[in-house]
Amino acid sequence: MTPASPFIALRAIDSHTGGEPTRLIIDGFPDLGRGSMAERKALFAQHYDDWRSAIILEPRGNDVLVGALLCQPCSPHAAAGVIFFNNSGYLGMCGHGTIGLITSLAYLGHIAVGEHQIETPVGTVSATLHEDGSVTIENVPAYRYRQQVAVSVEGYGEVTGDIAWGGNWFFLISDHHLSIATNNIEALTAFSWAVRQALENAGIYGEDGGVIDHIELFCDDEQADSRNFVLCPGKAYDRSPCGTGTSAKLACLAADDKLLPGEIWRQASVIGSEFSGYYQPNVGNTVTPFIRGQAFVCADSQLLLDERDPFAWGIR
Ligand code: PYC
Repeated sequence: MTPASPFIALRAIDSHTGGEPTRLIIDGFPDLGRGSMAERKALFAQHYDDWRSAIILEPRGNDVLVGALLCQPCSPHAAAGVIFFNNSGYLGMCGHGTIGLITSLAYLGHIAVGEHQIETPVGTVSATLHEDGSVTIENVPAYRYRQQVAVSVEGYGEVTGDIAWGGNWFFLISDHHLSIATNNIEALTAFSWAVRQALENAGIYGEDGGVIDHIELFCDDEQADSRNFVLCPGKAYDRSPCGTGTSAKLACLAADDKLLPGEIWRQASVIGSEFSGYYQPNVGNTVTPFIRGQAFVCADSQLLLDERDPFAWGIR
């Protein structure tokens, strides 16, 4: 009799979108049933959170990585369902991750050039794979919830920013004195983290009571319309310009009458990668953001979880 294998195996397709990595799990994950992506996300978080840490955390992953679990969609018209997760928990939607997902599905031969519906925990988004390999996502509706909210930040004084939804909650700050450059990551991280904590301490949340767990700083850029630094919930910064963060920015620009519907906004990240975006106005105070970027597949591998390994489920 052959002994049972000590390994659990997961097939993972790794990609990066403007430098920000996405690890798409396409096989080997426990069945989460046939509920909506929001319901499956809740099941994932409740019963399988150790799988999140095994996939994302060291020694198999790292803090920058965003995980994407490929799911059978509910609708026969959708190409896929997806649940995004990271080093600290779960994301409602992820722009760079959706661009990575589409690129990985094309690499696998599951989809062709054209428009595809993707179900996420915060709604269905549409993504178009272009002939040149770039991807445009039509995100969930974005809106500015509150304008110029002041918060007192320990060690920094009063900081003012807008609160906006782009699929996650963002606090957007243009008025700061930090250089947005790769040689200033530590200072940017310390400031953004302090802002995030100050918002929670002051009881400032998103409209639905959600934690404002993405902090986004802006400055002028020589090539693009703006450069940003986005601090993600687990304290890692986004190497890409952040799809949901750019969506939140478009909502604020629209609310301020600073960008016309259909007008292109070029958003650079702190490492110089770029997304382009525009919006369509909706009835009410929301806009539909369209974000275009490009991802590249960088690994097609098997993650092995060895039951004899004390760190099989990640260094937590
Ligand atoms: O691109 O939306 C995004 C995103 C969220 C967190 C990291 N990237």
